[in-house]
Formats: sequence, structure tokens, C-alpha cells
Amino acid sequence: MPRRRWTGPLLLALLLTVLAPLPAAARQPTAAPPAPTADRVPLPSISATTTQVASGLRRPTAIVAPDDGTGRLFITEKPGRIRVYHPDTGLAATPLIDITSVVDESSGNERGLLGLALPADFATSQDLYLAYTALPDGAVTLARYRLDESRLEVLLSQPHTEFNNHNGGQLAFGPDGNLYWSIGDGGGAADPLRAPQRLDTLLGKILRVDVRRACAPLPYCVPADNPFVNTPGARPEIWHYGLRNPWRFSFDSVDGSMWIGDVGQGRWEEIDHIARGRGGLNLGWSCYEGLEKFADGDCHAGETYTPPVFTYSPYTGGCSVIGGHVYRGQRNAALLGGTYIATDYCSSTVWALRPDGNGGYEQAEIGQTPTQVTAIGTTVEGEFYMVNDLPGGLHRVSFAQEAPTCRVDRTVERWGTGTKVELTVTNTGTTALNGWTLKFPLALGQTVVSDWNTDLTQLSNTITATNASYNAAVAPGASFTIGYVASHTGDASPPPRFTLNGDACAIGR
Ligand SMILES: [Ca+2]
Repeated sequence: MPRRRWTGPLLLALLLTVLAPLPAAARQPTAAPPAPTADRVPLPSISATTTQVASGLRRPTAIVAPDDGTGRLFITEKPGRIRVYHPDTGLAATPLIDITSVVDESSGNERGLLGLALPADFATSQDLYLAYTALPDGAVTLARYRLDESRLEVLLSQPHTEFNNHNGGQLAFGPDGNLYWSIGDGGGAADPLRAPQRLDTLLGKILRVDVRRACAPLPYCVPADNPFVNTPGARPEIWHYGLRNPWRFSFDSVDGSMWIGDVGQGRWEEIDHIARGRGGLNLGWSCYEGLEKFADGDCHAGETYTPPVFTYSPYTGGCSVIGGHVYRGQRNAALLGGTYIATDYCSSTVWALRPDGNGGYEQAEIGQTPTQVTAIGTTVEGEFYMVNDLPGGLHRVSFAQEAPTCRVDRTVERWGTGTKVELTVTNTGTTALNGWTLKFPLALGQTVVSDWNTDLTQLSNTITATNASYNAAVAPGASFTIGYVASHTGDASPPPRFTLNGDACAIGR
């Protein structure tokens, strides 16, 4: 990766070649109004940490808690097993179920047993719902497993033969009692199948079916108010379309809204937030990747695209968003009740995200997970666990309030066709600094062309700024100001987050 370094004077000429800005996509709120924000703990002062509680899982993909009074967690493993964990006895050696004989795991990294959902009556019905890629051809499959009879019934299957990636695989019961299932776009890169924008295929969709009943010849029913039941040629199971690889989604247990982590191509990872009961949305792919038009994407005149509420660039270390859950537990209710938590498979950044009360969303980076987290799950009480892929661990997640020890106030000016940014960094901690490193990401397409009061390095889209000799010492309460000019290809937004000597800073408003 190119590594660039500037310590010289302003390079005006470089600014003249910058392209005109792209129009920013409007962020239409698609979810219910949030609770008042006045007494909330600021997101940057929340910290997330994890404690490993079990090991030896084989490529775990999902965590689900049965509401049957047993205190157990069920954990899916890609080869086709469900393992059982209990905080008192650990991970049981014997799996709850084993369907490895029907699961196609070996033909692709993203294939296997991917999702699990339990119906509200699990304690009595003993039914589990599974999403997996099936032998012999990798078809993405929804099945019911009757635990008391050890019997597997396939309910719905979508061929997925061309490519082995982007199988989706999340299953969750919604607040309406229907079962929702995500399926990826059929794989490959850059939407070669042109499936997500078509309504005659289940690829690139989130489906909604009623598995409590059967509507012969189907072993399930299509809810009468699904959005496309009366659209000629459309698959009636479709709830949302225009998705790429919605690996994990969840429902807020209080307001019933849906949060989707849709894995991006190469430029934007995204999170979508949709109000309870709102279906039929076009979430953009492959006309859009995140908020940005996708080059050679599948766009159609007259379509309304629903933009994500949060995006981040994998250029700053991420690769695949791992959608999580809205925290609704009791233990940390005052700290982060109503806050959505997600992470990234590669960067392991913990994101906290919530509506800001003004139609937008506030976000902060509140910690690091262990490497390769694939899923976040909750106990019946709403407390969080995570599993990670090849390490095969189960981790309990804890949250705490930790006042930031730094604050960054940003000023941004247009400068030619570029952006001039000044950052005033205040030591809000109790310890004097003697030397500092400020790290922050730039929006995709931004390139620093000059800097002052610092020694600044750009590596891909991550900036590392270190002190000059004259501003190395920063007493508690004192500040220093640095600045830079960046060229950009459209996104002129300032850096969204900072760490000072490794600690996350608050952002001044
Ligand atoms: Ca999208």
C-alpha cells in the first residue's frame, strides 16, 4: 500500500486537479423517532470489553438464547452442528444437533450452517429454524428441525450455484411472529447476476414468511401483507430487496425496528435501520454501495433507494460489517439502553450507533473485539456475547463508562477545491502528555497534500500525526492545534473519530 509523508509547505497546484464534489445522498430517517437524548451518556464515553468464556468452537456463526428458563446459549458451527453453552458448566462436548450430512461447508469459505432462530414457543414446540447451504450444490436453504423427533424438514430453497460467496444466512423472528431470512446477491464481485434489483429471485433479499402455518403446497405461508404479493412475476416472500450480503440483521426488542449489516464491495460497509412493519424497501445494491453510486451498478429509473444510516470505509482497516443488536438488557440500561452495537470482521472495531433525536444518527468507536468476530448474540435478558471464526471462541461483552481523556474540536473550510481542516486537541485527562500520536481515518478519496504543527503520515486512508518538538508537552486542560489540507474526490467530510495515544477522544460540537 502506498505510504505518503508530508512535512513541507502547501502544495497549491495539487488542489487544482480535484474533481467536483458528488451530491451527498439524503439521509432519510426510515425508523421510528428515538427516545429523548438529553440525559443519555455520550457515546464516546462508553467502552466495550470482552472476556473469553469458551474455546474450541469450529467456525461459529450465530448465537441464540432459548427462552426456556435454562440459561443456555445455542451456537451454530459452520460444518452443521449446534453447540450448547451454559455459564455454569461451559461448552458441552455433545452437540445439540448435528446436520453435517446435509450441509455443504467445504465448497466455500462463506458456506455452511449460517443461521438459527427459535420461535416464541420453543420451550414447548422444540422447533429450531436453520439457514444453511445444502449439499450437493450449495443451495441456500431454510429448514425446520424438530428436536423431539430429530427430524429436519426443508421449507424453502434458493439455488446458489454460480459463486460460493454471499449466502446471507441470518434468521430472526420479527415482532410480528413472522420469520425473516437474509440471502446474499448470489456472489462473485460487482453483482454479476444482477439479482438484487430483480423481484423474480430470492437472491439479494430479506424474506418474510409465516412458518407457524402451512399454505399447501407450501410448507409455510406468505403473509398477506407482504409488499410484493400482488406484483406480477415477483416472489411473494420478498420483504426488502437491493441487498448485497446481509450477513447479520436483528430486531430491536423494544421498538421492533430492523437493523441490517450489509457487507459492501470494496468502498463502503453499511448499516440500515428500518421502522417496524415497513417492508418493500429497495436498499440500493448494486445501484448504490453505501451512499455512493456504484460504478456500472444496476440502476433503474423511477426506483426509490433507501440509504443506510451509517457507513464506513474498509480503507481504514475493516472488511466486512458484522451487524449486532440494540442493547435492551438491564445491567447497562442507563449506559447504553437503545444503542445498537456492531463490529467488523477485520478491524474488530466496536461501533455504537443510535438515533440522535433530530433525524440523524450519532456513532462512536467504543472498543475492540477479539479478532474475526462473526456474530453478536444476546441472552434472554439481553446481555451480549460474541463468537469469533477461526479462533473459535465465545466471549462475554461488558460495557463501562469511561470519560474520554481527550477532546478534538474540528474546523473545516473549503480551500480551493479541497478542504482545510484544523484540529484542536485538548487533554481532558489528569495525566500530562510528553509526546503524542493522534490517529484518525479520512473519508475515501481524500488525500492530504500539506500539514502544519505535526509530522503527518497517510497510509491508505489512515492518518498518523505525531507531535513536533515544540508541542510535545500537553498538561491536563491544555490544548494543541494541528491542521492539514486534503484534496478529495467528492466526500469533503472531516474525520469522524480520533485516538490520542491509543485512547478514543470525544468530538467537540
Ligand atoms: Ca444499501
